[in-house]
Amino acid sequence: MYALIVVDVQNDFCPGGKLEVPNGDEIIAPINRLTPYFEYIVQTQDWHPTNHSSFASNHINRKPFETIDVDYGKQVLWPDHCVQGSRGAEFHPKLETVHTNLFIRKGFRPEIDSYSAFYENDQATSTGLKGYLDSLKISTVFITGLATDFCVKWTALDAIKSGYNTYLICDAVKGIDIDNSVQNAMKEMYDSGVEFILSDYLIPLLESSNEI
Ligand code: VGL
Ligand code: ZN
Repeated sequence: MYALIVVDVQNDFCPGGKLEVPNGDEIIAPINRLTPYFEYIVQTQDWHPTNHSSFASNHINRKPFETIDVDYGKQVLWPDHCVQGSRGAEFHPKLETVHTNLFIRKGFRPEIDSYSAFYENDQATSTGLKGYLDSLKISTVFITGLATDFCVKWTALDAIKSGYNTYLICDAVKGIDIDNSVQNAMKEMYDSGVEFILSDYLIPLLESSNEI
């Protein structure tokens, strides 16, 4: 069994949003083309309280995109984004969500950020996704969404660590790109065993799904 994971396609990560990914909305069409072929689709939603520790505004003398040391390692500070209940936290209106089976909210604990769909940034607190996938006997995951260099990367690395065959659908992800972080993320994913695929190649395989 296989599942599609759609990471954080929310207004705040799209053009005009609080933490916009350049051309982030360009991945919506490829994702919408893929969703009809999947029986299992999981969508994540970054979902922060206003006092979240990843917001630069909650630290004295700190600016967005600076890095600080916290209990669980390094943490990039962000502009306030995806605040619970705000329009920016909603999924992009053009994203097709009809086929989604499971929505996972993450980053709701004030003291800890959560990039990955599997584990929060302490690499220990589970979101429950592994239990869901395992109970459905899903062994392969296809990853799409925003942002390649943060939430997508950590989701892909955790998927590999959790033992799934992991594919990144390259035309269905986009990055923020701070100091070459997209290229570094692609290398890290590649070195960890993530496979790269394009949706034009994948769709015919899904149509004759015995090959997956
Ligand atoms: C993300 C930074 C902060 C992401 C979420 O979805 O990649 N990046 N929160
Ligand atoms: Zn966030």
